[in-house]
Amino acid sequence: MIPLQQVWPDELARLYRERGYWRGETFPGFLRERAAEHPDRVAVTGGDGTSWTYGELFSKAETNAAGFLALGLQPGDRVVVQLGNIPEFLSVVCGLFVAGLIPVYALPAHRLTEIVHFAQKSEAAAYVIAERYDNFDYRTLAREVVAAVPAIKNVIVVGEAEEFVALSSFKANAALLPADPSPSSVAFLQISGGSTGLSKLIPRTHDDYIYSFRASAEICGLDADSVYMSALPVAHNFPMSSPGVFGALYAGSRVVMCPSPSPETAFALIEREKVTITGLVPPLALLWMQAAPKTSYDLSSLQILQVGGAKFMPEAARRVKGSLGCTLQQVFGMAEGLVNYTRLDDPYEIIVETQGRPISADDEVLIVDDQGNPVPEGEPGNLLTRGPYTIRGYHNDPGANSRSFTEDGFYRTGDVVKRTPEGYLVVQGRATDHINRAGEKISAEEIEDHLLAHPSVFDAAVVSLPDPFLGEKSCAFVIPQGEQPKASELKAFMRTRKVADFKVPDQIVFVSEFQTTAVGKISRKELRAKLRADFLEKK
Ligand code: J2J
Repeated sequence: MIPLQQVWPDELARLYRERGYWRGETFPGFLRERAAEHPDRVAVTGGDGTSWTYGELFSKAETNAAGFLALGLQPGDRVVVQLGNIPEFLSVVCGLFVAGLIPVYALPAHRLTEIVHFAQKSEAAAYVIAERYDNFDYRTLAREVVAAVPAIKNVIVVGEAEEFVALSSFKANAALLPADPSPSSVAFLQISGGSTGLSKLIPRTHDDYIYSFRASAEICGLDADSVYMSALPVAHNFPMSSPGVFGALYAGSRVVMCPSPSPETAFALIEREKVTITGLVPPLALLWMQAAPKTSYDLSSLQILQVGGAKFMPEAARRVKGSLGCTLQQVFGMAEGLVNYTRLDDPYEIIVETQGRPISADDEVLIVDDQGNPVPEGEPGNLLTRGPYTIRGYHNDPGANSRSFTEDGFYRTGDVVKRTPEGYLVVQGRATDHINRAGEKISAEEIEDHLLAHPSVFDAAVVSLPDPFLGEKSCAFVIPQGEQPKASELKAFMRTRKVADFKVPDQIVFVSEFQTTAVGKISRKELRAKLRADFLEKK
């Protein structure tokens, strides 16, 4: 098994400890502490009203830890977790932490292709699902996963397990529980947005991740009276850690798991649970702002609406206060590390016009041209970063590591930003070819590969097009071979490839050729840019 690691140079690790960022905390350690400090305070509430106290959450985590280990899993083994916004998400992943097992976070939208990739790349030994979520039966998917990846020896199911193992069958057994893991060890693998090809795996350590959500909770002013609602799928880094469910648990707040971000479901929960803070991607923020003036639900408890994952346009940002009556916080982050926030007491213009500034004084931010030279202050350039919670490399991916990191360990974010005189970042665009579809990052290359597998596709290039609601939508330019297929046929074909539904192209445009000869040999990236520009010009 390829060992998991995340290595900062000694002198930086020393500095991050000296400055108090890395405090030697671990997930099991802080969860145990909270359970001892306020055992009877509610930690998490589900959409159906199920509530567990901090004491109950930790005791469920310990039971689950023993259950996983009793199946024969060994500390260090990887476990793919595909659960939606239900309280069991927390009892399962906290159980894995207590057992020293390593969760690999998949989204509920992922299907066979993605799960097999995560399982193989992480060398996973088990897979945790819910019986159903969003009208999909995950046991059907699990059967295909097990057939494709024999190393997955156990499937654990929240709900009716059929031939698999029911989470509810796990029994407490303190004798099985190992000592807490080392704070500098990798706690879990997060999934990257995947700008080239399939998603990469992001190893995050206890030390670095706990720092990021502890500091985030402080920036967002979370305390025992706060109620944080996860409206986005909780496996995303944003609702998990910015400050997310873990920042909320760290601060002793209450977490609400919202099963759908639709205004109907979310507004009802905000009223019922007196939610004080939640985070959304821009398209959902637009929906909520549209629905709020007409709703009969009482949203007055909501103090902070965070918006991030994709650019929130200033005109939309200016409407938040009037329609939802709360403070806006812009969040520009990435699962690889660096997170920027507008601060709650920032001047209004900074809150609506910028994507915030880094969490840490020791987040190093470089803005450089394509040759790697710093651009003049205030000019747009490529954002490079390193710091106390930004990874130094992906798991098991030397190719991606040489592309995505500089020799001195800066992560190439792929984002084009400029910096204001006050040190705030404004996202201008990006240098990489992915589609940011309502916050879900889709790799152009990955979709092109799927389309090329169709017998009537000679070539395909996938680009992003502006969309008033989604921000960006995906458009595939396809050169047919033989008889031209229907667009609907290609979309249906994409679904047979067993990928997340958000990867099916929103639009398909058939062309007879890519006019590459006129410009000589051009790169894939230039081709995509040209197709996009020509198409938008013709419209
Ligand atoms: C423009 N682009 C943004 C923003 C992210 C907090 C918040 C978001 C994420 C996230 C996260 C943006 N304006 N406000 O992990 O902890 C785009 C950038 C970035 C990429 C990262 C968090 N906020 N983006 O979105 O790993 O292109 O993380 O590099 O999914 O989203 O995507 P992801």
